[in-house]
Amino acid sequence: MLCKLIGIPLQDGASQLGCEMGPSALRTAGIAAALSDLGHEVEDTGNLGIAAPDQVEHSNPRLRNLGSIAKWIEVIADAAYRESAEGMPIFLGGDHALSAGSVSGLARRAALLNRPLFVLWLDAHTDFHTLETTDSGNLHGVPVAYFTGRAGFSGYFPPLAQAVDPANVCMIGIRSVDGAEREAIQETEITVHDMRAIDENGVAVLLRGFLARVASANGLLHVSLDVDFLDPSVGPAVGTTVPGGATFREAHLVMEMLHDSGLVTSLDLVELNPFLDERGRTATLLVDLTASLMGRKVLDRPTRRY
Ligand code: B3U
Ligand code: MN
Ligand code: MN
Repeated sequence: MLCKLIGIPLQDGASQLGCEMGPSALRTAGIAAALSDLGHEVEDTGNLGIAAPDQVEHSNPRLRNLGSIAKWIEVIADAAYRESAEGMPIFLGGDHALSAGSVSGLARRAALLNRPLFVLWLDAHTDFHTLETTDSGNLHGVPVAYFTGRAGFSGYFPPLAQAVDPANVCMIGIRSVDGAEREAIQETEITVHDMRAIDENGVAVLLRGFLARVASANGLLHVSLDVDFLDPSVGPAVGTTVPGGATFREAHLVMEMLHDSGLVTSLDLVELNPFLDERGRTATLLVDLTASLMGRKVLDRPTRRY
């Protein structure tokens, strides 16, 4: 597999500074070597960037960095569309606003291939705010609403070439949902597996059901991994820690099952804030999780078909 590393030093969508160092930390933790050790070809395309953003006004006075995020989305979507023609894009974030760009660019690619795009959203949060409903004003809280075509972005974010069907989005790890998101997401067909669902069923059962749907639809599968999916005890380097997250073992199991499925076509690694890390352990865990997703395993076992 040709892996295309795309660095996105974006932090304007988050409340705390530091995510702009994420791509550097992931490189320092050895992401390229981890992939090439598994036999993959790796091309590091460097970091994306934007020109100076315009000041954009909006009726929600809390919104932060709207002009900047709109520019980033355009640049990221173009790169996602372009790089996905040649290999598997791995987006090295950067805060989660980047997924508004990565997913919208990949949806455009999927439409060209005449295949549906599925999204696995591994996160403590649903990130389903619109520009109107966000209280914090932090735009890492809106990407899912944007790429599923929720109203309220036109004139501010770039027009979508292709929206993702909400029925093709599955969230796992959810444990922090704002009131406005809760009502809105329950009206959609998005599958939301909160931590209670993991505790009651086990993460493998939940994931298997989704993978079977992706396989039967011959879909492309994008995985968006927010550091706060993980429990803060194993992934402390994130500005929005929420207790009660996925364990080290659950996270690796998800990645190993994703690998065995053979369905994953792109990946976001987001919200890593190296300023908050402890001797690089979160960056190292993200690299190890990526390695599990790309084929590192303890023992060989028969591959499961979905
Ligand atoms: N829903 C809250 C918290 C949040 C969402 N995404 C992150 N934090 N990382 C908000 O600010 O929109
Ligand atoms: Mn997120
Ligand atoms: Mn989150």
